Amino acid sequence: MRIDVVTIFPEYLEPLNISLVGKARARGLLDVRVHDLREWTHDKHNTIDDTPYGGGPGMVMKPEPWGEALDAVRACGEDREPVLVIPTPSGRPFTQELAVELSQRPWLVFAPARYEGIDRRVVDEYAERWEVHEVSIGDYVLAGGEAAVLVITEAVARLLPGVLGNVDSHRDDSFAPGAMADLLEGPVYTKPPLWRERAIPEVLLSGHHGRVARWRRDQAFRRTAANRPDLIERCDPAVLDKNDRALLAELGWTERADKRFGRAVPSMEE
Ligand code: 6GU
Repeated sequence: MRIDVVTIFPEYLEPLNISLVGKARARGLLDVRVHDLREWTHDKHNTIDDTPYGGGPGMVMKPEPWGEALDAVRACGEDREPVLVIPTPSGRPFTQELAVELSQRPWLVFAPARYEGIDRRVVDEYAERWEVHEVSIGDYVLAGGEAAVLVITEAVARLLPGVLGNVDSHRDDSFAPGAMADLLEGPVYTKPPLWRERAIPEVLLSGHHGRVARWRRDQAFRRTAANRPDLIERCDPAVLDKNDRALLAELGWTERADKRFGRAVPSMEE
């Protein structure tokens, strides 16, 4: 896979040289190129922003440097069009599903914005020729999209063939499409068996694969119910077995008439 990043802070992308992404690059599985947007400015001050039409606070990134930068990136490239990824808090939520989709594309170009965003005409222009995704990494506001580029690149890179040692490594990921009923992963343990007088749950030492699998699934349900009740609410009851139903009932969920699990609401009479 090839990834180009156009940014006014190339140093911000330094972490792409280390860890999983750095190793994938060293092994030739990932070709990452970081470009300084200011290379495509022509005035003395390398201006990349200006005041917003219609007034209001903040600055807007000018369209000309972005247009020249994206054309230059496209020109030094392949015989195919890239996918343009624009990190922005007003984008659609970045999910594991989108990570899987992007990991199947041969070429991603990231255009992280600073300030109040990029002049809208840039998106409109490239959306006519390229697949474009405006993506948000969560419900909070960052100073710029560079940190989101790091997040998205890492989520995508670990899905590339050969990047993780074991092909099964992401089968049970929390949020993996079709993972155990979209549950969060439960707790994990390693040696030593006793640490600060804390033992390992006995079942994990039992060698009984069926009991271990059951325990892990229960733990996943407990953690999901506590941290992400929304995932329980929208789970398909068809994927639940008798044990799951009993556990959810114990945790205060009830099987509703519409055949989904919703939280038990105390009735007015009680
Ligand atoms: Cl992608 N960019 C910025 N600036 N803030 C964000 C974000 C992106 N996702 C969540 N907040």
